[in-house]
Amino acid sequence: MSRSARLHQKRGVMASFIRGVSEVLSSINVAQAQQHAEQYGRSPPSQFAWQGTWRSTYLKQASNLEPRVDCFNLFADVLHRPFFCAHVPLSPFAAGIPRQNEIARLADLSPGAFNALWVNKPFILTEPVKQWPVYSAWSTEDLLEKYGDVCFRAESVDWPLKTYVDYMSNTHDESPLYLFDRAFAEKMGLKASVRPQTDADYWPPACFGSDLFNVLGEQRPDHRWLIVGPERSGSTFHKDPNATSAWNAVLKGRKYWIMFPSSASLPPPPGVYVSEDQSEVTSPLSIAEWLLGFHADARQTAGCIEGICEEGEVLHVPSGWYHLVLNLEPSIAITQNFVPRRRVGAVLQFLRDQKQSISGFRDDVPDPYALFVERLRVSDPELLQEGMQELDKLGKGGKGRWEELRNGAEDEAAEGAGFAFGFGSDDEDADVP
Ligand SMILES: O=C(O)CCC(=O)C(=O)O
Ligand SMILES: [Fe+2]
Repeated sequence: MSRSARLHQKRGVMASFIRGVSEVLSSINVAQAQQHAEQYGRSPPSQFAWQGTWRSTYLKQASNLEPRVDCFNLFADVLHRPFFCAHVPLSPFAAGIPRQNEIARLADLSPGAFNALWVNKPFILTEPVKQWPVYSAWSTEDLLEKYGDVCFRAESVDWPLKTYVDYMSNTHDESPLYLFDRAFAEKMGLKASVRPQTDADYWPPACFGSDLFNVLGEQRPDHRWLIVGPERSGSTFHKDPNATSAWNAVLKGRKYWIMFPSSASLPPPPGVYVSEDQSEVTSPLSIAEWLLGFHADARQTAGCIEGICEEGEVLHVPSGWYHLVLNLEPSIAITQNFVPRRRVGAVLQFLRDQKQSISGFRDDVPDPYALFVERLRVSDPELLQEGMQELDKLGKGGKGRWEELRNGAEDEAAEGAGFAFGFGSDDEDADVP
């Protein structure tokens, strides 16, 4: 996902790059550095081979030549903190989830039940993904064999899968580069169907119903991604783009999720700071940094929902909910963003009132709000009317409804407004969700 809205901090690759570069600059002279910079200015550079650290990779040397520096008596936070964050065990943060925070776990849901009871609540479904052909067919080895030479986007670089797997199998980066590719289905020749079909590779769980952004056809914003990452990789706090909802299906590995509802009357999660117009967000640079500093408080905060999505399970991210995700094992997932019927008002509101935060639309869609309204008018005027009524209601009073949300009142709409990941073009240095 590239983020045209660019609303959260750069992470991962920049931190690694800066650390890599400063290490290297301290050990080779400037002329050499310039030569290397020319050589490595492109993505992927020719003959790129991951050597276990950014320094050894840069110097094209085997990782066993990496000097071991004894830092026993060296005290400096600036050196210690990234090292600590890169190595402190993270799985304990996913343990001991308080009962009241536990995410609901269901075998499956009907579209009627989703619509009536679950549109604004996170949950995990344990059954539907297990029917997908890609669930039984995919492992890192299988993917490597079939797609090893295919390039996928990992934040700011496009690497052949085999290069990324080399990297992810042997990295100690504090925020590992995260493979997050929006064109995976085309690149891998996958067929995604609307409902179970023998020649399809996967399909959205039936309970989510039809996706209202389908009315935008080719002009819909980016909406599906392949996600691959090592243990300790993941996504820092964000809301999904354009007030959409999402599902995230784990095909390999396990993911720890911590989530919070949002509304005009609620503060953002502990450790997350949002500017007045909600277009800027500041939070710790890495997942480890946030966990170390804020997880304990977050757990005690009203509204906190936590859970582990296991292999073969799918998690629902309601629109407007903040979430942070940590891979507890090397993981492969598919995520898809969608607009359920009950969220049409929230999406219209976002597209109308948060124009600076809209993302993922192609440049030839200058006014996504107008386009969405127009397409709904043609395809489903009744729904448009419902959406406009909801828009009106949301405009008048998103405030003071926290109690309803806590109590699970189903007509509460966690507001879609505010910062969200922005998904822009492939040319950009894409952040990950
Ligand atoms: O798998 C992840 O890292 C989470 C991705 C995400 O934020 C999402 O699916 O909305
Ligand atoms: Fe997300």
